[in-house]
Amino acid sequence: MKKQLEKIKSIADKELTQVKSINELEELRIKFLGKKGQLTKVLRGMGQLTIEERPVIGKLANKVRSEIEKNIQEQKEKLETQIKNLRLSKEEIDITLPGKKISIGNKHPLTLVLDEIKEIFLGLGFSTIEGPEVELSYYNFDALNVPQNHPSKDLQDTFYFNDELLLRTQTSPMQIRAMEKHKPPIRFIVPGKVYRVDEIDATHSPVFHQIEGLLVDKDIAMSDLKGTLEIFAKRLFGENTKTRFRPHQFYFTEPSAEMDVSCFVCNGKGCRVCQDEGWIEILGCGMVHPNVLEICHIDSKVYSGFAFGMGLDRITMIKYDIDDLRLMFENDIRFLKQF
Ligand code: 2NM
Repeated sequence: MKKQLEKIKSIADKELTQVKSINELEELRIKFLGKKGQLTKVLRGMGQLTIEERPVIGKLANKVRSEIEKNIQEQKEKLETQIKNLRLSKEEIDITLPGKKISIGNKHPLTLVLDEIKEIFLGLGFSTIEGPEVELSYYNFDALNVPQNHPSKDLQDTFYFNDELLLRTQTSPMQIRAMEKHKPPIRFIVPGKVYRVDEIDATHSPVFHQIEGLLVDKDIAMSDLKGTLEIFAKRLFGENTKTRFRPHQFYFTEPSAEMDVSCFVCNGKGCRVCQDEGWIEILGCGMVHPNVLEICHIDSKVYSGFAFGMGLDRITMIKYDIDDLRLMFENDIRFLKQF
């Protein structure tokens, strides 16, 4: 029996050196060490041994088993390294090949103009705040001094969720929230999406973008409004830009005005961009109505302020000579790539 075990060991050692794959190695393991393997067969004959022989042979059998196991493991590791080296030697990487081109996107024209406008007002001491697009009717109309029966409150003009909740039609509700929360001096601009019931065409959309500004402090006069907006117009459209204020009417401001800028294309002579007017209307503005200040618990005898609002879409179309509003919402990459 001792001889049989030694023979198994030497055959196993010899066959091991000829093994060429992991599969063959597994076959070999089963052949020698498996349940029906050669070693097991020999051990089955242990019963015929004398009591004295059994532990000796048992010990030897265990030694043979563990040695074969150890050799198989070593051979397995050797084979694995060989296979890996072979694969690596075949694998060639051509580091001279040009890489895959990553196409880098660019900012949407609305974002470009918004960034520019934010930057201008930041330089004038205004911070930017944003607010909810779903608003209370109270903040959108009532707190802004809009009369109870005003047509803009109509279902035909405003998207309502219910009597109290709507999609904001301007960003001014956020300025009411800001005035409720902060004591003057207040200097904010509020950019954002606003919603009005409208048919879509080249100049109308039910969703568009507004930027509104608000300044409240002691001793604020119409001259502060004019000076601030004149600097803004010059920074946005060029230092030669002139401004013109025409009287207008808003409920939340008194007096109110619309501001035109001299056409930055023709310098006021008249051209396609200004439709031969020489002037382009860009915003509405005015001195914050005392009622609005009082609603926000700001003493209108101590404080005054000015506010303004402009359409970002319109200004972007003027600046980049875009003739159809729809292009800004369709996000056709051929359009966007031009900016
Ligand atoms: C405009 C024109 C004029 C405006 C007023 C206010 C507030 F909250 F202070 F009352 N915010 N924005 C305002 C004033 C907006 O948009 C054409």
